[in-house]
Amino acid sequence: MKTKSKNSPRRAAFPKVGSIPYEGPDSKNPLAFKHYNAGELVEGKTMRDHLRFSVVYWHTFRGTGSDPFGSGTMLRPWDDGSNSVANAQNRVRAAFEFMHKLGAPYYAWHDRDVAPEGRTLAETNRNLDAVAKVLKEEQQRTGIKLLWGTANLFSHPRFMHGAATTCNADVFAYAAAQVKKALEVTHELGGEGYTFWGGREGYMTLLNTDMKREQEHLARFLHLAVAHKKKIGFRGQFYIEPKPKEPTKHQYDSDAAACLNFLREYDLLPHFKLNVETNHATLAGHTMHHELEVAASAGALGSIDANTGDELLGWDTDQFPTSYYLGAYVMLTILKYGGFKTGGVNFDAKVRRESFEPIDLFYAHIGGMDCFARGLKIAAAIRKDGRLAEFVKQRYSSWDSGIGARIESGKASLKEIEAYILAKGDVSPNASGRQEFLENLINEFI
Ligand code: XUL
Ligand code: CO
Repeated sequence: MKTKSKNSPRRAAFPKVGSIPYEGPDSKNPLAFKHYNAGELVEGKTMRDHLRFSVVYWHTFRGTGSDPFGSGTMLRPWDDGSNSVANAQNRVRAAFEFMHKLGAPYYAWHDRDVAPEGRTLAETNRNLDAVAKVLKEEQQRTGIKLLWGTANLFSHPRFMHGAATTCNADVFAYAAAQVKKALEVTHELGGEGYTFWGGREGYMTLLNTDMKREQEHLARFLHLAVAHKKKIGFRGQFYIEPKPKEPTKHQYDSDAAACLNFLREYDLLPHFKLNVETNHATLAGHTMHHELEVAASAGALGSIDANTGDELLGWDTDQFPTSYYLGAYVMLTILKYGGFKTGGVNFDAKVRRESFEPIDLFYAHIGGMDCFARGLKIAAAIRKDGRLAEFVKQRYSSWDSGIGARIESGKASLKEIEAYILAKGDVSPNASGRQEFLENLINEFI
């Protein structure tokens, strides 16, 4: 196939957009940040380093806007619509132009987002290598880094029964071989992490499912990946991404607590942290704040997939986050636990089907970045103010001395505890939880 000569200039994908500047809260420029000021210090660290924003390749560069009722709508002038390697390479250049102009320091991909599937795994791997070469060039040209890579083990029909949890050993083997390659490419590109999202690792009906065997296979799969990680010297962080349903009716990695339990049961916890996604949390019947606290309090807070669902729709709508409450609650937990180490704020979000113009990609990401930047500033202000933390500290102060301290330290026996209460006769009334007072307090900062 004829490709353009190396020296012929590429037509810009976003010719009318320059680098997105920070213009401050009073700006009316839709192509400027109102809150995200990359170099500004918050709690002694730049916003860039706190937030570690990342653009996802799958929605932003492969999303077509199709839904179960209609075909794609997205206008992507840089994409010739073909499944060729040359088109995939050209798309990489458009993607890096976008991310560079946006000022996002990171990005994330699935193997099959960036390069086309071939007729055999060997051909597919060659395609991936050919595109990875351009990814590497563009990373070096722009300084943009790979937050994490992952393998798509759910789109192709071969994965209809799952990948690691399939009933078919050959499909397990195919998926394992695919992960081996995706890990190696992630390593080659200097990726800071690698994510396992169990796209079809679950079941549609228990009538045909050996749940115990499937879960053991999933653990085996992850142990194989841990071993290969060590073998190739990849030092990035492994993540599990909880999601309760969709595409399957029940996914094994259903929420943060289920993931932690699974990782502990199969001796995988030292090797994994969690990648927590807002819309997955809400599908699980939790808030994002809850899921983050569950992960972080177990020492397993890794990264976040930043998006949001729709209050009225019960599926994974993957919308861009714009709520300052969400941004503030997320950043309160992130700051409380010392910030991201390897992870970041990864926009696993897609523009709406009706937002089909390339410029909408900028509006969406600028809004999401401003939402988290504002959330970071709100969280830092709440922490500086100190009233919220002081309230919580006071609420538990009966544990700091006396019988509380003896129970916490494991020194008190049931006999001692009984004697203590018998001597007191009864307990004095509790203090108010003051929820409304605290909600008002938060509103002072929003
Ligand atoms: C699906 C989802 C995935 C993972 C990566 O709901 O969130 O895109 O983040 O496989
Ligand atoms: Co995700």
